Amino acid sequence: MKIFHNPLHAQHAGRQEMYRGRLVPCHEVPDRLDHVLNELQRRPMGDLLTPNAAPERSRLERVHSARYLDFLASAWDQWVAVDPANAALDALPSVWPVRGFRADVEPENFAARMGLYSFDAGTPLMAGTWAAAQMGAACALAAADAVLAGERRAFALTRPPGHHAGPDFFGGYCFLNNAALAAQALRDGGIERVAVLDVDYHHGNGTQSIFYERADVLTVSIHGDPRTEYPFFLGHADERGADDGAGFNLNLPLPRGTNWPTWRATLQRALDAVRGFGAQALVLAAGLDTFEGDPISGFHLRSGDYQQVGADIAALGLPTVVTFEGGYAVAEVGVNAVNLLQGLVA
Ligand code: Q9C
Ligand code: ZN
Repeated sequence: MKIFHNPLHAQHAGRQEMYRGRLVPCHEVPDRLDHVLNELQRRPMGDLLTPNAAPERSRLERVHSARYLDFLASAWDQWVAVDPANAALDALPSVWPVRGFRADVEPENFAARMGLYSFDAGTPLMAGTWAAAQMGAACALAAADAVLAGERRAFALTRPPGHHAGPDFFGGYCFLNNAALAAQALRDGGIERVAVLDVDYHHGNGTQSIFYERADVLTVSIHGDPRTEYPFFLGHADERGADDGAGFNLNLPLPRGTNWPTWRATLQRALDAVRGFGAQALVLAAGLDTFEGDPISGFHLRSGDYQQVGADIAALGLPTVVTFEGGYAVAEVGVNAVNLLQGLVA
């Protein structure tokens, strides 16, 4: 398979995130991707490629709003303009417009703009964030283009991850929604029904929001129950889609502590939904934070299980774009990711 990895990913390297009320070292670190690349050296899965340029802005605008993209492109310079000493710090949001507040008037104040375009304080933004996120989007788009050109599978190996990013907001370590960009690229390339299957531990709220009113992209997510698990405010089973999209979103929340047999049975429900939809291509949002050793998650999958996850998904027989999402057991994430790929191609 073609594997597009992000040569600029390490330009996004956060110092601290707000986690359970305290600033702690970031979980989403450059080492994660380097471990996957190292494992791919040991167990090659195909051609390792890098995109040669950032994507055309018009392709990003298929999924994200123009004013959000303008904000991301200029956020770092604005942060430093507030105070030159900020150049030594990451930018984190601290104030948000909740129910009843105005989101239509863009504030001039930088902290207020950060809050308007985000939903948590766990996602630091720094000098290289925009370059890294754009090149990551280029990986996802290149993977989709490869599948449109006839490849059975392609992998976008990139960070920062994407599935929490919505049409006009960042959060959950995500800025541009790579899986949604790939799904939209498959649609724009002429594939009529595309399914996104999100197996990250956390609900794929951004992807759900992007496609919630649409019947041409089915979104399915298996995740920790939002009553106790991040992102908390979306991901319940009764969210089935709206308007034209009614019936085209499926959430399969599971309790913290869920083990492999239950998780796998739930995967079968997800795959049945993808089959029932008549999907002609699949985007797999591949979070590896369902691993038993993950420091911020609560499922109990083991390394060997990921091969079976891949094989079960491959049984759909669909052309597939895989995007790299979460997975914070850094030393094991390479083995787990490549196990998943091995199962997919077996
Ligand atoms: N302040 C992904 O796996 N943790 N994102 C809580 C809240 C956020 C996980 C931070 C977890 C985000 C792509
Ligand atoms: Zn996650």
